[in-house]
Amino acid sequence: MISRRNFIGSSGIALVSAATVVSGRAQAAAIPEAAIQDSPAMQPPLHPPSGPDYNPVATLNGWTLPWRMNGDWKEFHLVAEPVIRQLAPGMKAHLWGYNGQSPGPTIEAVEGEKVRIFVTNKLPEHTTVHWHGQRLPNGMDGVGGLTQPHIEPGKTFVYEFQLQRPGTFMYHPHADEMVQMAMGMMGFFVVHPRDPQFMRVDRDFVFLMNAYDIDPGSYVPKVNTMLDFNLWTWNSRAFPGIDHLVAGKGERVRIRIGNLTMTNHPIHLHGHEFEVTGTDGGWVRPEARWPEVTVDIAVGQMRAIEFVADQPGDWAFHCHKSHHTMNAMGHTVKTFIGVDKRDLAKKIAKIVPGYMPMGSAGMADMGAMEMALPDNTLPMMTGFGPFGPVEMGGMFSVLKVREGLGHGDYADPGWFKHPEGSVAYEWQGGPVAEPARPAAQEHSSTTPEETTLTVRKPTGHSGH
Ligand SMILES: [Cu+2]
Repeated sequence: MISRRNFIGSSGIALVSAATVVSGRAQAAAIPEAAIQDSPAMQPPLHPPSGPDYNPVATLNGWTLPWRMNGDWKEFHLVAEPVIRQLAPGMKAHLWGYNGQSPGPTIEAVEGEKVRIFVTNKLPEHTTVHWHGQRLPNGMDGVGGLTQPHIEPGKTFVYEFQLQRPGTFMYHPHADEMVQMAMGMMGFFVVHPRDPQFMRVDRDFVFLMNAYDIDPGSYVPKVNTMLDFNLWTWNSRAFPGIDHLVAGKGERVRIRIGNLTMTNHPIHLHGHEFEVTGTDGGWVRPEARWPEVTVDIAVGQMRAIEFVADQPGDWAFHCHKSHHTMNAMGHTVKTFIGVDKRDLAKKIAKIVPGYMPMGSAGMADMGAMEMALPDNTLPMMTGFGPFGPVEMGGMFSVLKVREGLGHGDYADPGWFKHPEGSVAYEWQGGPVAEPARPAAQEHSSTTPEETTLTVRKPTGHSGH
């Protein structure tokens, strides 16, 4: 629920219209009350109640920051503060974010508009906000120490600039950046074109990629981790907590993806080809585009992809680094594929009652297993589809293309109903003959005389 309080209250508007905005400096008394969001569910796209028209974006598991007009300035209020974010059902993280959530709300405005963004710091340390990709006066760029003094705890700073070009931007601190971004401080800033027909799409999804290193059973990310993260998230959500992307058959769909993790992510869409139509530097000219089904998004980059959703179905949409479609796991777990552990398991069970051998035939069993986990921990592989366990985690979602969806209908349509005869099926035509193979080679088989067993106490994870 959005708590607008006096945000668009009549008294507030009267107060504001009385203020003269000549110098561009806002009156302290005229700060708009900050809207706060306490739900991790996707809020309906926010159609502009005033100003020029545009097709609003849909923020996965997120929301758009309400604003008010003050003369010809569009005013927003961001509050940097500690938040509790549900990463997926079963796990909450203690993060830093904006206005009740991490990531912060999406800011939307229109090319040519003047924006005034109040930033209140309710963190225990100083911060700033950098407007990644925006052309603006140097002193509005938000680099602490370089272009402005830091915003100390309890203080509010004002950023004012005119939006020079349409496109997709990000915002994040440029102060104690490693800590503040590892804690989840980031958000999207979408500038719509002045002409609503320019690059028009039917659905326009946005999300940021972020990553956390949170030990199983704990709540606060380890902020010094450089690469070994164990939770790979979209808008601070992990599969199966990430919203599905719903589209009507034949609709033109744009997905804008920003990467504020510490590594690149090759994002892969099933069942469709797409083109990269935009980067954080602007729109890509049509003659400069080429077809893709995977786009690698480097650190600090944004890629907007577009396609016509013409194939009904439930299409996987995910990072192609297979470790990024898993939740917390231990890399110290040994590989046991091909190892017969039946004897070993008996020996271990004498020392460790309830010991369960794992991994001799792969790890797929874990996708369906109900294992005891520490509190506040997501299973490594989880999620169920209509045919069984999906065995995923992290950066994985589903593009659901359906016929006959109403414009702007983002409600989950349920699982796809496959047309008769269009699902892979089991061969029922009798025994399958062994394929003819080249003459078998001698295997040098060694059987160890005895098994030495060392039991170690589990030690956290070593990450990805
Ligand atoms: Cu990835």
